[in-house]
This record gives sequence, C-alpha cells and structure tokens, in this order.
Amino acid sequence: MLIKTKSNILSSEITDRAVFESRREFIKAATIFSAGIMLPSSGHAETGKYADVPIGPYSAKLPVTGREDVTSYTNYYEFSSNKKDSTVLARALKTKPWSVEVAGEVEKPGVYNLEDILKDNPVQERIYRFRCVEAWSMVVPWIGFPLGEMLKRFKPTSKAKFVEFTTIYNPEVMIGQRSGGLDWPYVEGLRIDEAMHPLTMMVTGMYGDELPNQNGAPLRLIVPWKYGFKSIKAIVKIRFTENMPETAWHKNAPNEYGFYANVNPEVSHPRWSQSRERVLGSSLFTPKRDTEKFNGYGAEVAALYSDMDLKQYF
Ligand SMILES: Nc1nc2c(c(=O)[nH]1)N[C@H]1C(S)=C(S)[C@@H](COP(=O)(O)O)O[C@H]1N2
Ligand SMILES: [Mo]
Repeated sequence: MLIKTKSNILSSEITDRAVFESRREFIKAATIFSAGIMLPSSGHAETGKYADVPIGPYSAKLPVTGREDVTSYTNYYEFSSNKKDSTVLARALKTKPWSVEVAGEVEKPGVYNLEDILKDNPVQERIYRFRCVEAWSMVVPWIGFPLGEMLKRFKPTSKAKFVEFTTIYNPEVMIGQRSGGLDWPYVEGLRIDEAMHPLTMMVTGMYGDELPNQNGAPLRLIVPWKYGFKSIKAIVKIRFTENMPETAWHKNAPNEYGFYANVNPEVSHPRWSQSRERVLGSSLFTPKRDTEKFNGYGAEVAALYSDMDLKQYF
C-alpha cells in the first residue's frame, strides 16, 4: 500500500478546530484507497471503546496504515528488540489499574489515577505521520489528548524548562529489562515548549479502540515531528525539570540519538541515511518515500528551532 509519495502536508490536509467532518466516511474511503478492499480487521473499529470520538485539530487527511501492520511490528525493547516478539510478549503487562506520578518543578505534584486524568482530558482522534529513526514510517489514527492541556493542570513552576517521562520498570514481566542494552527504565524528555505544543499528544488508543499493549498501553507520548523513539510507552512518571533530562537512547549512543531527534532528511544517522523511508505495509517493489523535514510538520513547529543549528542539535 502506498500512502502518498511527495512533499509537505498541505495546509488543506490539516483540519482546523472547527471542522468535525464525517470521520467514519473518510476512514472508510481511506481504507479502501489504501488496501484496495475493506477487511473487517483493518481500518478503525466501528464498535471499539473510542468508536465515536471527534476528530481533533491537526489531523491529516491521509490514508492510514493498516492496523495489522501497526500492531504487529513494534519497537518495545522492554520486551524484546525483535519487533514481532515484542507484540506477543507485551500482552503480559497489566495496564489496569494505572497511575502516573507527577513530580519536580510543579505546584500540584502527586500520584494521579489514569481514570481521573482521563476525566479531565476528553479524547479525540488525530491521524498523524510517524517516522522511526530506523527509516520506516506509517500513518496512524491515534486517540488521545494534547499533552499541554494535561500538563497545565499540574501547574508547572517558572523553573520548569523540560519535561521528563519514565516508562514502568517491571522486569518480572518486561523480560528485556533483565538484561542491558538500554539503562532501564526507559526515559524520554521534551523541552517545555515542545511539550506544550498543541501537536504533542498523550495517547490512550488507536484505530477507534484502546491502545494495544505492544503499542504502549495504557498511556504513551506521540510527538509527530520527532523520531519515534521520543514517543515513550507505558508512562508512569512525569517530572518537570530545570535542566535537560538524560534520556535512554541518548545515554546509550549520544553520537547517534540526540535529545531533539527532530525528523531531518539532511542529517544522516552515523550508520545510515535519513533521506528516505520505507512505508510500513508497502510492497518490496514500492519506491521509498522522501522523508520530510520535521516529518511534514514544519509549518507548525519550525519556529521552535529558529535560532538553533539542527545539525549540531540533532
Ligand atoms: N518504553 C518504550 N517506549 C518506546 C520504545 C521502547 O522500546 N520502549 N521504542 C520507541 C521506538 S524506537 C519507536 S519507533 C516507537 C514505536 O512505536 P510503535 O511500536 O507503537 O510503532 O516507540 C518508542 N517508544
Ligand atoms: Mo524507532
């Protein structure tokens, strides 16, 4: 399946806040366009938990990648570095009940139940591009809410310049955590303006249904203009900090994985080019897609980095 081969997401492809279009009709059309035929197992659930959520701002009108492809090829090193194995092993994680500790430079620290967080943060669907640093990409209909809206409720202090996220540490179930590779638990971070940017999402579902364990249930981050490793899964802690947090992949290989990790076809990974990407679900004969700077979200986010050399701050 070929998604779309060229250039930036047109502004006409991004819905504005007022537009609540007929989401189901579009999704059906998109699924037919992308898969040729509609199978009951692909596309968005009609009856899933989130079947009727409104479509949110910034949702791109792009054909989505097949659900099977997105749920059977996952990066989740706590379970396995093998993408197929991690989808199966992740079933063992218990995701209910779940709570998130909020700490650091914030007026309302504490331990919050996920259910209570969800009461305050109504969900919406957003179709976003997603680009892994390994040079593959997909288009996913995420369900979630803007991270910034949630963070504001905790009242960050003026010293909060960064936000650090931590994945659950549970080596009994997460068997990958019993050995090295990454320094567990997995940690990621954003600058506060990146965290507050309206494109940045906390995700609880996909394809109209709850998030499958392998895709980061019950709560993960999605930052569509950054490489996928920033989009940390199974979050149990959010800490506001004055200094830039040390992050798992950066610690593992600082010359390969920068803190910013903005999608940038002009800056190669030391071991491979970032100029093109394999679209998940496409055939071996499908040409690779040209990678777009900021993954196509430059109109929204380039201003965040206007005074920075992105080759230095990769
Ligand atoms: N906790 C945790 N979060 C993680 C990862 C991981 O191994 N552990 N992998 C990252 C990487 S490299 C990518 S590309 C995305 C993959 O998301 P997906 O499996 O839902 O496609 O998750 C990111 N979040
Ligand atoms: Mo990735």
